[in-house]
Amino acid sequence: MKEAGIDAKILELFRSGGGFVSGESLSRLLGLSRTAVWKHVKGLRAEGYLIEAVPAKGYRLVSSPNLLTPLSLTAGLDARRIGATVVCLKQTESTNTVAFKLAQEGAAEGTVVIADQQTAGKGRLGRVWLSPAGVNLYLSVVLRPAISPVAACQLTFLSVVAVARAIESCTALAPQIKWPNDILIGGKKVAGLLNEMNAETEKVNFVVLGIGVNLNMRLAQLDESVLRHPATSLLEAGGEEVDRLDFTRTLLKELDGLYHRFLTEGEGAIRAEWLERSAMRGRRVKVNCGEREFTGRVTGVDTFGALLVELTDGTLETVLSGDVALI
Ligand code: BT5
Repeated sequence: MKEAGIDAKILELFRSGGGFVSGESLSRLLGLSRTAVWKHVKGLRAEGYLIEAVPAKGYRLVSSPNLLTPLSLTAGLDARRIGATVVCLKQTESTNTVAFKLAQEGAAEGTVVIADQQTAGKGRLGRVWLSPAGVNLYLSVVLRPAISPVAACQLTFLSVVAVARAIESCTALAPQIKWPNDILIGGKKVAGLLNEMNAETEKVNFVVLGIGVNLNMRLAQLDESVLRHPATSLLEAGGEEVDRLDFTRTLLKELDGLYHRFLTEGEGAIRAEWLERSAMRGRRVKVNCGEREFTGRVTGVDTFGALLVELTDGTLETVLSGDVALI
């Protein structure tokens, strides 16, 4: 086992044991000497874990640091794929750019890149994603699904649903999905997603899922002149700070579970959940496709993520990309 793997295992044993875990059982379960176990405990303390050591009783985890570190994010997560490797950066241009580069260099499926701050966070179509330091979540995941490039847009369903579920599980707020990739609370944007792909004609080499969630940001931290629509954060909307570590772990778990489901069962169930949570289902909308604008009623999304809009004369439009606003 690698050194970091041992630390993660120790934290997992502490968490599952609840109370004290004896040095003897730790060394037996890890196959290490008591001295080696002690060295690891010292190392974890240096990283901010508060670990009590009582003679004849053993060790007890009192508290964990609230920092986004590979160890704090992955200990006890039981990731099947997503989160097997986590890279945490203090500051970077864009986690998507870093993850894309890592993927080109051969990074394994499930590699996650997280940054405390982005200096050139990317939105869709060359737009910016404002990414102030220390308050939000900026995360990218490398996936290597054996699917065709046209099917890759189905992965958007997955990240949108995962973010909505994580918001519900960590707050009392009710997130709503806005096609194609926004998550809103009370009509204001709280999260955005940007998937980027590297593919050949028939096959996807890799996809980078980029996820930005406004957690504890105050609106004053955003340059409002950049915003095309009203924005919010979980703190602004719910009035309470969100535990960043807890939120990120929850999100990674949801992503991992949904991606497993996507690979084993296909996108059907995830798309159905997407639709159920959609703010647009059955609503009248105005669609702007760049060259053309029209209004109609949303009837659903197709298997490739295109929005289905019924015009007043009954014709069905399939919207692959564009901006859609509720009327
Ligand atoms: C998106 O684009 O919503 C995709 C955002 C993806 C961000 C993540 S963060 C991790 C990863 N690394 C990256 O570099 N990107 C991804 P779009 O639908 O085009 O929305 C962009 C628009 O949202 C901007 O033009 C602004 O109007 C608005 N906006 C920018 N920053 C925002 C923020 N922090 N909160 C809410 N709205 C914002």
